[in-house]
Amino acid sequence: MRNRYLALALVGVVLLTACGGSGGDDSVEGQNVVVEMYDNRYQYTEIRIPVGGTVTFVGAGNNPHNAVDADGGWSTEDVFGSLEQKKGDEATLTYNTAGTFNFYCTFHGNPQGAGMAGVLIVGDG
Ligand SMILES: [Cu+2]
Repeated sequence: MRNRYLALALVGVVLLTACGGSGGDDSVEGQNVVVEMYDNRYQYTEIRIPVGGTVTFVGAGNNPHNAVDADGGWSTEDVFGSLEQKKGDEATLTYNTAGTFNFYCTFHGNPQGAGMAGVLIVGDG
């Protein structure tokens, strides 16, 4: 029985390693990306979009969440009108300038990247 559990654990490691080549489960790339905000983490912590692309942050937890640029350039509050997005609340932001933006949730993370935080890379970054 013990060996069987060990075998299952090894299969899990192999599957996780196989996913690593494409950047892992926590990264996403696209023109219009949807990111769910769970309790208390983002669905993706690395987001890549082209210049002119959009990111839709969606509340998907029991706690309220938001996404705020660590440098203060943008926030889900800009379009949603509140920092408290509850389950199902959506905020779509359009990014027309290339850049690399560290973002975080004001309730569960901080601008230094601890806790609920991620990075958005627009265009060449
Ligand atoms: Cu949060």
